[in-house]
Amino acid sequence: MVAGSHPKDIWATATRADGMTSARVRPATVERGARAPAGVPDARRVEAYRWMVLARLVDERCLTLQRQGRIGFYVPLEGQEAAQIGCALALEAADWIFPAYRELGLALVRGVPLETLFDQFIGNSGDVLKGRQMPNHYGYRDRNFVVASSPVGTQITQAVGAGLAARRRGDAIATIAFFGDGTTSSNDFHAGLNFAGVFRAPTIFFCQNNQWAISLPRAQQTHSATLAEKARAYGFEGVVVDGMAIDEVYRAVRQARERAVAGDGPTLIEAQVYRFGPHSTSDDPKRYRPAGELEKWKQHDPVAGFRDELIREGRLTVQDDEKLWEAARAEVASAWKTAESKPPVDPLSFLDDVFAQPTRELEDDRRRLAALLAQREGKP
Ligand SMILES: Cc1ncc(C[n+]2csc(CCOP(=O)(O)OP(=O)(O)O)c2C)c(N)n1
Repeated sequence: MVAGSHPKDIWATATRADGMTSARVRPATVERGARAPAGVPDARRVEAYRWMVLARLVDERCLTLQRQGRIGFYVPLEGQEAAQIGCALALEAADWIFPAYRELGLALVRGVPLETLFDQFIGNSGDVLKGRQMPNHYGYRDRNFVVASSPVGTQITQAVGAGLAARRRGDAIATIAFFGDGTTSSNDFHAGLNFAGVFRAPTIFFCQNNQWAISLPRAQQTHSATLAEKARAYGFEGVVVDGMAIDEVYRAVRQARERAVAGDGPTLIEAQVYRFGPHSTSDDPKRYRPAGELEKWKQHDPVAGFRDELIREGRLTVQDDEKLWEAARAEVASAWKTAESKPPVDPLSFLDDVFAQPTRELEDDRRRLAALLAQREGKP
């Protein structure tokens, strides 16, 4: 649905919000023109489901690992699997991803091995970021996946800049920025979308409206009827999609990508989802969520919904499904076991990569740190 094309419908729903919970705008049929792409292609439907299952199991495992003190921090995506996997499959490998901190589904589809992700969560010797980032703030240059942004919104302006740079180089790619409903109130959201509108950047703004910005509900975030309609003020298209329905997401992203690469400018996509888990492992949603809200949204569980669809389509049987979960569980367990068995990152390595040729001061620091570490370990 083009934002604002059915203002009456939108307002009817928006004013039903009870102040604390935001009503779900009945989404969205994305405009279907002659060249409108279909949903997730037949050949990739079971694969898409497998990624969703894997993401859910990583979430489950990581929440437990954090409670056990084996990793320091984790940001779950449960409830947002269809939005992320549908989006990831609609992109091309050359497109650059500028994530927030919740985009594990994108990293998986981009081909980042689970073990590599776990290495980063631990900060061990296998971590490509050498233990220098906060856990869960991963990035992979070889996958065109920029390091996660913790300050909300900074990735938006970066994605626009990278998009314009790509166009100047003649690369036919899109860049995509991920953020949540809360981030639409940030300065960077305004600066990024305005700039993108003025310069027709080949950038997709993918907002996962999961209804909460930590403890602040969507209804208190903005008086705009939808987040997507904000795009109109910047002179480009905004669409609302049901983020629990993978085909809707796929279609909208595919269309936005085509528009970006054709030089027709940016698109803002608002995928309406719900965060089933806590904001992060530092959060307890029981303190602010109204009773019954989670249960209501769980009736639209994107993983269960897509499984039922695949069974109806005859692509999956109940037995296949059980096997798929079992295999995915084994994959997660095995990747974790290997990652956990690796030695920690070498503390001296944090002085590497400062200058191409280390300065005398750096060498002195290295010697002093090595001596301190040896002392701590009781070596002479
Ligand atoms: C500039 C800045 N302000 C505040 C914070 C603290 N903070 C971390 S996450 C978050 C909420 C973001 O909510 P939203 O954009 O809806 O994304 P979600 O976490 O729900 O995916 C806030 C306020 C921050 N990280 N950066």
